[in-house]
Amino acid sequence: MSMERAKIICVGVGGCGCNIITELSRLKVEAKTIAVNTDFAVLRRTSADILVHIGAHRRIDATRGAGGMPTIGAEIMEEEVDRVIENIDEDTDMVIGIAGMGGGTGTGGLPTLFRHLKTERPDTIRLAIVTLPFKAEGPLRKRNAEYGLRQIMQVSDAYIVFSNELLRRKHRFIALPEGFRMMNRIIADIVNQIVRIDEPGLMNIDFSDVRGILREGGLAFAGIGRDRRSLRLCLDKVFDCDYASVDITNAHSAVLVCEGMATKLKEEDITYIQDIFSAKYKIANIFMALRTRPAPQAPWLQLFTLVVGVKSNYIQSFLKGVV
Ligand SMILES: Nc1nc2c(ncn2[C@@H]2O[C@H](COP(=O)(O)OP(=O)(O)OP(=O)(O)O)[C@@H](O)[C@H]2O)c(=O)[nH]1
Ligand SMILES: [Mg+2]
Repeated sequence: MSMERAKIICVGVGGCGCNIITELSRLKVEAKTIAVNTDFAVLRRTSADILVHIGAHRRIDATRGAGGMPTIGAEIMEEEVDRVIENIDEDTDMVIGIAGMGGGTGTGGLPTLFRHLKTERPDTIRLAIVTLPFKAEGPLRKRNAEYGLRQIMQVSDAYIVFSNELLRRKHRFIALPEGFRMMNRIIADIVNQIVRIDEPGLMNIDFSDVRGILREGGLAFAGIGRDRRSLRLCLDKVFDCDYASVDITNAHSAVLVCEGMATKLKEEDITYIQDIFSAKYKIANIFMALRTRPAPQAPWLQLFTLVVGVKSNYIQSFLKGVV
């Protein structure tokens, strides 16, 4: 018996988007990957199914990107958006658009791409995954990011935000590149779980449910918790993936995917987790999936959560320019 799985395409725009797409390729994500950039040098070392170089016809900065200007990034995408969209099959169920907010190409380009998808692929869900800059990157990048995030909020069905700055505060490391790499791994791990969301198992989630949740879902949170001992301990770790200081109380809906060897998927733990999301967090719509894995394949138990319609004071403050 073959199950019809959702068709999901991951599109990375700009330097950050391309880096995360490369990370996804390393994880062998089961989705078509498309990398789009104005910067040819960055694009050519990106590992993706499809590379689209945009802005080549502009002589100035032809290989160096949109020079940190979102308006230029938006213009270039506007001019060449067809070259991206022609790679997005008409029957695509969801596009996951990935970009770092703060520069030119991704900040201006991803919202422009999504705006076109909204009219040209109206049935396709648009999920944006964006980063916010480190404070140390300075006020211009921050303002660009505010502008970009506002656009993303308008043209996405749902969006997940990862603040590089909040990662730095949590881990207190020094080097910027190390922070980028760490964040890219976290994001790729999460995108991979989103792509796997309707994978068959003991109990499946239908993509039509996911579609219903994400459609005009707004701010979302996705987290992964892994532990060798129990699912309950996985739950404690899920919020380690929170880089937007979200509050999931009264969120619109949640998807919970429990995975591990059959003997360790304890019913009381599953019920406990469900109760936390319904009673503590007061989330009315909960969708559960259970997947078993043979022991050698999965020494870890894993809980993946996707919560849609969440709040974040941090993002509110960021948009007001106060953090
Ligand atoms: N997590 C993470 N963030 C990144 C990475 N690269 C850049 N960023 C962030 O994303 C923002 C935008 O940077 P880029 O993606 O390089 O910019 P771009 O879209 O290529 O724009 P231009 O180069 O100006 O055309 C930066 O301000 C950083 O905060 C990355 O590899 N990982
Ligand atoms: Mg760039």
